[in-house]
Amino acid sequence: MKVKNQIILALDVEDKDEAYKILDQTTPYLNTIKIGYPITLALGPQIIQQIKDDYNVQIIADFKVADIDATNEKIVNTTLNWGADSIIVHGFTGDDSVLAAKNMAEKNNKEIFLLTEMSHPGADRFLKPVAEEIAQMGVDMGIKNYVAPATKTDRLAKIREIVGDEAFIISPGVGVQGGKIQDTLKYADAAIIGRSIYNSDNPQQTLEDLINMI
Ligand code: NUP
Repeated sequence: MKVKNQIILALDVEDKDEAYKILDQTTPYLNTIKIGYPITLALGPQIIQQIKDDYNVQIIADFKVADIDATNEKIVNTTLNWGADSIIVHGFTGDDSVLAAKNMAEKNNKEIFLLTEMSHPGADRFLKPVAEEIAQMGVDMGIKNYVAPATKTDRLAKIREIVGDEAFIISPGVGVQGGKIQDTLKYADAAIIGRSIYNSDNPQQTLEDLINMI
């Protein structure tokens, strides 16, 4: 995946006019938008293709897919059929669930991102102890794309070490959650940024400032 300016916008707004206002201001600098449950549940899955039709962007669906294999397969297929270019899948469910998601994405000529460890403090309790194993499972399965936290640079570095230089890592947690863009991009290929851009008084200026920091 090629991410323009190494920044992915997390478009977690629930109003279409607001979403389009932010996209108008940011898409001159960005080609990758992450949509998740907030916008999809508020506006319906049609919003994925609408955004793709109206802006020249690729869409990552952050649905953190975490079910049994048969259900993962359906979620991945339907999401990709709604127009998403890739989908984020949890790794903690194990290799059968992840493999079903991976195979279905490949059938659609698309890709999954494997979520290893999360960026929020609560993830230290259950996810951190298994994150390195999740990353290793991804490597063993031939997965190329990963999600790892910008808020915990030591953990991000460790996951980079496991998945290797050829893997593509996207990293959430820059800005409001406390991660720093320069530190994050030492180990990740792109930073996922939401609130510090879309809640800013001037999203375009904030984005320009972030790009200048890289
Ligand atoms: O570990 C994760 N942390 C995280 O924040 C995995 C994620 N997918 N996210 C998502 O990244 C989160 O749901 C939100 O869409 C985005 C970060 O947004 P913000 O904290 O920059 O507003």
